[in-house]
Amino acid sequence: MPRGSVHFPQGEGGPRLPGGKTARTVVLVGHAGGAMWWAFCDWRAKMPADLADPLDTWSKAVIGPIAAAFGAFPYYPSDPPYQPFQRWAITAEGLAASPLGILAHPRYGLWHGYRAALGFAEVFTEVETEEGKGTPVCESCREKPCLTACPAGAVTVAGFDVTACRRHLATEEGRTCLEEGCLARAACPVGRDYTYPADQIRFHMAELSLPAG
Ligand code: B12
Repeated sequence: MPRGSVHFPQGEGGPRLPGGKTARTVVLVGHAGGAMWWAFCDWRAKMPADLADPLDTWSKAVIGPIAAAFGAFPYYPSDPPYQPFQRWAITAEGLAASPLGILAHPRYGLWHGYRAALGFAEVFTEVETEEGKGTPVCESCREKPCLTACPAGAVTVAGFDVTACRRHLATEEGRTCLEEGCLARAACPVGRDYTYPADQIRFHMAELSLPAG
């Protein structure tokens, strides 16, 4: 789904387009809750079992033609050089980072992400969103259960400790997180209706655990 857009002044701040110009607008494309997962699974079932990076490959198969139809250039979050998706989302949707590093959304909580950004050579104003603007979700959360839920102590007010998380995931005790999902993410009281399906949670956790560090 469209997740808002960011506009850039001529030649300033936008990502580079093929041909050397920089984009004047990027439109973010993302997902929330489990809706994307079922569409992805239908597609995945028809693909070879050993397909590499299946979610990224699916994103490109679905979003690439949409970008082409609009004359836009697609950027993908996992493709280096990494584009600043979260910085763009902060501007587009007015979100702020949670202690987990994931941006907290007032409706979807921590259960949302970004699949692509469409870069336009000219200003494109067809997609705007006001949703979420001006509502810093974590600031108004008094209990902050995410800060005490992580068995590895990897989630703190100072930020998310990736190394501590991955080290824990490699232990016997860490199997619970791998199989049932990140306990800190699950502890967030916002957006519980959008919690990912169990298979989707396991898929993302498996990606997070590699390589062990
Ligand atoms: C590298 C990366 C990671 C690395 C982090 C390594 C590190 N030490 O920073 C690893 C593999 C650990 C990781 C893990 C996860 N990630 Co990640 N990751 C990225 C990626 C591909 C690049 C980040 C980057 O360098 N951007 C470049 C800079 C220039 O962009 P920026 O927006 O200006 O920078 C922001 C981020 O870097 C952020 N940040 C800094 N440190 C960390 C650490 C973590 C864990 C996160 C999430 C963000 C973050 O702060 C900056 C300012 O906002 C982005 C996609 C992207 N292109 O941004 C996804 C991304 C940030 N990840 C995302 C997610 C969802 C996760 C996981 C939850 C995945 C999972 N397993 O379920 C986990 C989080 C772990 C947890 N607490 O549950 C989402 C966040 C969506 C959202 N709602 O905000 C993104 C945007 C990918 C997507 N397709 O949507 N991730």
